[in-house]
Amino acid sequence: MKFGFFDDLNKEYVITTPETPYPWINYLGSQAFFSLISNTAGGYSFYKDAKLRRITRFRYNNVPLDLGGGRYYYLYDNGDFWSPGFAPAKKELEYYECRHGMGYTKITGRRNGIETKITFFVPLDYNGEVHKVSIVNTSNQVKNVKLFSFLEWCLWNAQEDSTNFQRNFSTGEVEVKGSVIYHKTEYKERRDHYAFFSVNAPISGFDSDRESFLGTYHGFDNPQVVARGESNNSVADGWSPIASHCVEISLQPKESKELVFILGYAENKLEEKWEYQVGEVDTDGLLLSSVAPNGTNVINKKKAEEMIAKYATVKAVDQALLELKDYWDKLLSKYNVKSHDDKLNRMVNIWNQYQCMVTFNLSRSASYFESGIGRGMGFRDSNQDLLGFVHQIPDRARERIIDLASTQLPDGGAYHQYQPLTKKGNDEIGGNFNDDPLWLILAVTAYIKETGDYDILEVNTPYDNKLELAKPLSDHLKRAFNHVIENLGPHGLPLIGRADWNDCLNLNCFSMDPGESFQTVTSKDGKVAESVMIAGMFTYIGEEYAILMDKVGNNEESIRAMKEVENMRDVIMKHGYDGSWFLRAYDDFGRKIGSDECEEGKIFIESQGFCVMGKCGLNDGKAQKALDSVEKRLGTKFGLVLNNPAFTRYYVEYGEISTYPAGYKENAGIFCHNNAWIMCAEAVIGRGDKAFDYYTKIAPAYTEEYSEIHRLEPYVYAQMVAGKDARRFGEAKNSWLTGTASWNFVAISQYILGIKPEYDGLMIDPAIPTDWEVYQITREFRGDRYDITIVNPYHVSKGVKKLVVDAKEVEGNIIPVFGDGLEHKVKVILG
Ligand code: BGC
Ligand code: IFM
Repeated sequence: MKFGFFDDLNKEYVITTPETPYPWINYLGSQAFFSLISNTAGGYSFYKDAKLRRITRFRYNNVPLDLGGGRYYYLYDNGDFWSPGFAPAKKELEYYECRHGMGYTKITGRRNGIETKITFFVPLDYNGEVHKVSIVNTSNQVKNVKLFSFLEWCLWNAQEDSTNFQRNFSTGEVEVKGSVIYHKTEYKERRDHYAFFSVNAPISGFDSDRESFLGTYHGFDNPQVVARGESNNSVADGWSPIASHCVEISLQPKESKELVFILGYAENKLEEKWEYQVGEVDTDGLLLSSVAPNGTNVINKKKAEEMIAKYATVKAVDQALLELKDYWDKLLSKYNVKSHDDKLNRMVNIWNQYQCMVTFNLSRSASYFESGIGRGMGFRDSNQDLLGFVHQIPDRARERIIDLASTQLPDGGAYHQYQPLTKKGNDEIGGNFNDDPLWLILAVTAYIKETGDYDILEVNTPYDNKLELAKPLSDHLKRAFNHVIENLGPHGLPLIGRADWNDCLNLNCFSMDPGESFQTVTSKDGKVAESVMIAGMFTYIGEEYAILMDKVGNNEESIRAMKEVENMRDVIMKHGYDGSWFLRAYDDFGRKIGSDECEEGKIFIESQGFCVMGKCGLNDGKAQKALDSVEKRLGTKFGLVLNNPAFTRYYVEYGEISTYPAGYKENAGIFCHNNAWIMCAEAVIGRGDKAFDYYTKIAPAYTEEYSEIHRLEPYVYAQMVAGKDARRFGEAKNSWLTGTASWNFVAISQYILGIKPEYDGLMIDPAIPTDWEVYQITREFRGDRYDITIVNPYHVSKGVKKLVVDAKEVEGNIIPVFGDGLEHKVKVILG
């Protein structure tokens, strides 16, 4: 069952009922000010850091789920009231539609002959959310309505805001000036920022105190002010500050009016400064926010006034919307496919790339499954995300790489996470996830292949954020590579450390969460558990390192690295393969994990994907056999489960993985992230039919058909879908912020459709279903545009028979870099 449809022309998903199986959200913002917005306008905003600069309040896991807060509007018409976005008033609407587009959301609701359409977006280079509200009188009578706005302020630090009530209830401060409601509560010693909510029309009333607006025993669905049709003009003093305007609107039949509301964030000064005097002036000559002698907080409103003036007219707002559209059109035009399959086209051209940009911006911080107060930026996560957006914003990818590498530790390992505001490694979690360093190599090689910018290797980059430890980025890669071979276990396989990619496979019995160490039952104090997955990653990514070293003329290093890689392949085939697939690991007692000998968890997906991508077992059929085992043991109609059989009891020596009920998350859930590795592996061995079949099982445009089972947004990937052992098989969780986005983009764009950036050009190496006849790709690469037509007259999966570039046949399968900024016509014949 579907709850909407794709509008590909406008790059929108159109939701036709407010009662979706779960709130279906979108993201606004692309630089510093970000918002989450659901199909009923629920969600919240923050500036840069979802934990420390939360602007509006949201109650996670609220009842009902999506009434935790939002930017809400209410229409009052002659004793009746409703919300044009359905929530929070939840009065029946004659018409409802929500269009989630690229960086904006448009919600339309009609009742009593009043149609309200609200466009929510964050303009480029702007620290605020703009709401363009259009109200049309579709009836034949004159209408005198009142529009009430509503949002609730968060007291900046989202964690404190939801816990420290003994303080919070006495700190709230607001100020109302004309049609602008300012939120100026201070967060402890910080006094340099404030927020505001404005409307570009005179107001007939306002409220800034939550209880006065709602009534002590009423919720957002039935605010007493709205029910009565009259603001209280309340000024908050402590408790819970909010912002609500009341605008009176008179409409002739068919007449329409437009208003602009702005939720903005302003800082009085740019630099961090913790102590200053009342009335001190910053370098721009602006008065700093400060505590006046009478104890009230004086803010400098100049910045807010400038921001409000910028979008005072609908014309300016429409122009900003066009600019936003143009921004996204440009980002999304770097890779485009035209094929017989609309679902494929919309995933590749629109939604998958959009999701990759969202994961770039948000990492794993704030979604309807991530509370924004937990994780900062993940070293592993962010490096992988980069694979999905590097072609769209190479400059920011470069910056991200340096930020990430600056948190690397001198021994080549890495802090597992860092906080985006400070960019400092998180000591509480520390390092010691032994897959982490390899992802840096993968990100850097992907970046250089995309851009040709070898200079990045020379950038003097700190270790552990300490400038005195800085070394060229190339040194970071070397130490990352060495970190693996300097930490080998009894079989010569890499030590797993606290965990590898699978956070929950805690073979040394440490939990992921600080302070929650699992009971230790290791034989050797948690020292010798080994990971075949890291070994597989090493053969794949280590070879990438060796090739890079060769490219930069460091032959000695390249030869050394290649030797290590070859050696690891031998070790894998000797100790990491048994029966019909690759093992997953050895535990601290030296016992196999992911072997037929195991009672449960006989086979795991991760090592099959990486060992095959790393060319292990390609020559003796073992790779193929392993992938056949994947299909047989892990395959389901909704995708591949992570392991099988699922763990049905707790194994203290395996850690968190076995604490999950069978079929969920890392315990035999369908992890969409590593489904992509199997697509890549199938492509490596040339089985395009299987690769694409796996793709269609999890790509949202294909799962849209059964949205009532899947439940989450049909336009973006979720991290996990409940596996075959789960009671709710097929139900998804954790949408949006997941490495699934980037890896599925890599799988489809590079491995299946087969356009791979290489150091010396664009490699054409598809692995497609044999029944495909033809498809076209346009790819922007290093300033040129390639218009590539791939035909498949012999119905093969793989193999380039002929490559013609600008009417000239080219040897091999690499389109050279022209660097002339022109468009080049490419014809590829498979066979
Ligand atoms: C989850 C993992 C997650 C980890 C860190 C675990 O509970 O299952 O998917 O990566 O926590 O947040
Ligand atoms: O690899 C991790 C990732 O870093 C966070 N989400 C879950 C994955 C698997 O445990």
